[in-house]
Amino acid sequence: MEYPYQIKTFEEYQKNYKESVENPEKFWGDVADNFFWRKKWDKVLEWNFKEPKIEWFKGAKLNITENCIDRHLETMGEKPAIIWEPNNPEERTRVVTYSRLHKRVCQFAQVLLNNGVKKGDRVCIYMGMVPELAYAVLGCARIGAIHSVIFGGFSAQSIADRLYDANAEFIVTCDGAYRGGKAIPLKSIIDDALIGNRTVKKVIVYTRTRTPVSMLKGRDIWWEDEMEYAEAQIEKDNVITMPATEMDAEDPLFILYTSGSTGKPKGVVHTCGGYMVWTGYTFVNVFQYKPGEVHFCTADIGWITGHSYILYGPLSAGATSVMFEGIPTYPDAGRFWDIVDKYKVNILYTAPTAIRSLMSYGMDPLKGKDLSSLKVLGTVGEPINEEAWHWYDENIGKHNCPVVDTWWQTETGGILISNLAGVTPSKPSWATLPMPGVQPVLVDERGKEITEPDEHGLLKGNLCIKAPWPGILRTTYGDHERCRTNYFASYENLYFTGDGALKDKDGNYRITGRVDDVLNVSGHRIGTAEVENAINMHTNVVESAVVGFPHNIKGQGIYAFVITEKNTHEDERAKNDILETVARIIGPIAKPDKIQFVNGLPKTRSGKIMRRILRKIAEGETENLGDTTTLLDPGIVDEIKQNKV
Ligand code: 6R9
Repeated sequence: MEYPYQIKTFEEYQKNYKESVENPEKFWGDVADNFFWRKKWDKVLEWNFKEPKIEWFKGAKLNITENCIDRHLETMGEKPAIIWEPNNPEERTRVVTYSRLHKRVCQFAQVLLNNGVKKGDRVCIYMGMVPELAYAVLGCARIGAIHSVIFGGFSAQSIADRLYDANAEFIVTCDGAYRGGKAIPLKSIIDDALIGNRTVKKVIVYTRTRTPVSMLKGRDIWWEDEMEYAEAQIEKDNVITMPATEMDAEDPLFILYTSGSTGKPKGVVHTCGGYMVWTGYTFVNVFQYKPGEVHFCTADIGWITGHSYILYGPLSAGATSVMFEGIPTYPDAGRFWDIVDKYKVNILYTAPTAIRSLMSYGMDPLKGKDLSSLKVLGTVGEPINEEAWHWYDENIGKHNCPVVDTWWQTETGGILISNLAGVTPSKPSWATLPMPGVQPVLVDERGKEITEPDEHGLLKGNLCIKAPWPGILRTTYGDHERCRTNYFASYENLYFTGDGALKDKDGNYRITGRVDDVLNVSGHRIGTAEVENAINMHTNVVESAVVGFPHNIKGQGIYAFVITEKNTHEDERAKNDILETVARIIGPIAKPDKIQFVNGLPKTRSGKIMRRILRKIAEGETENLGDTTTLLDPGIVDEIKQNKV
């Protein structure tokens, strides 16, 4: 496969960037011509950020699975699409060729049809990292069902909230999932999530761990039985005949829930045409993928990174994508390097939190591992500190592999700011330059563009984007107004990212982190309000305030200040009970690292919690708390300071 839109030189980048901004319709129309459309668009782009209403490739018809699978069959049918590495290295690996992927996706699509799933229906997927998860996701896309993948670390309550919000009628899950030394009982968590649920009609269960599960008559069915039945339906004389459903470019492809600064997680909606073009385009350009190379993205498909850079981006480019079931430290901290060695991985894409964690094991886990196949290293999910960047560059890349620091979000569908490997320059801990089509702007609190550099010659402000790129979110499921207020109402005619950034004189961007009440713990987005709500549900808790603090490995840790009814302050048990409550309400990933019992919280006279002060205390910066005179009870600050944990 060729990628005529792959940028090869810095000059070409500059030329492409200019064209994409001056004439986006021409530029993206040309890029999109390299994908397979049943019918081409009537208009490349129509948009306004007011409502917002964003339409790319209007009137075009396609099915993303024909782009990710069918169009590769003739020339690459026997090439590996997915190489699956199990949690346990002793277990057999699985190589899924494009033709095998085609068959399995069609088979599962037929299973969905057999069970009454129709175009536009929401299918919730709660599975471990097994190839069947890819079949489930792509099977939905093949018939136009909207998938909503939920990460295995979320609790029954979180799943129940998402099922309700998406009004989902179908679930695909596993009996259990292996992760390191643990087996997570996914089906049993689903059963809990379904207590009281009246909308879910069918639960399809794939067998992975052989954990005993309860199977409810009429509702719960086995993946294996269904697949066997569907096989005869889709295959005649060794030919697969399952057609893909024709989708409008702007039909929803999936919903993915993500945390914001207020309330419950929002269902970010991506559509078929624009998302396909954006993930395919950015994959090929940022990582400079060449046909035949092996790409290993270590994310979980429960997050956007897995959607875009394990599945849709690589597969649309006909790439070989490694899918890893386990964790970086099991059975030991050399696991990633074993995988790189075993499959001769060319591109490794991981998160700063994983790099920092592996750094802490020293050089031993790298001994005897041949990493010479590596060509490109990537990071995503949170700001990467310079120390981790250099460790990655030196010990993994041996100074021979460009490191791409890719900044983007669930809402952006794919990478927005990043260097292009070996094509545009890198700068440690800077995401560097915007992708073609991306027009960043830094603004102050009132939305005025920052034009005056600070004392270091840098512009500093809140990061917004001026115009749509094909992969931008279209709405938040079931609540368009929420999409508008969250992303398009802070500043007129701008998409607000929620991140702060610096810009240097060469136009490079450095993302400094969230400026809203969203935490980034090990690259996972968690809203402080969500954690507070969960803590407040615990009996005896009167009120709580949650802030982030710098954490060596996780990037940010969660610090909770909690007021209880009775004086249980010394009680370790109370802390553990609160942790258990949070794990139940949200999931283990949201458990606070530190809990401090307090008698009061610093509040303004109007009753607003002064998080700024709590953040400083949590960061250990107790000397320089700034102005506390507007507080209702300034004395409370001293007390909190003295009892810091
Ligand atoms: C893809 C993904 C989005 C938030 C984003 C920002 C942070 C992501 C980053 C980065 C600095 C990078 N973030 N990549 N910060 N440098 N290269 O992670 O999506 O889970 O929605 O998180 O992650 O704060 O706003 P998501």
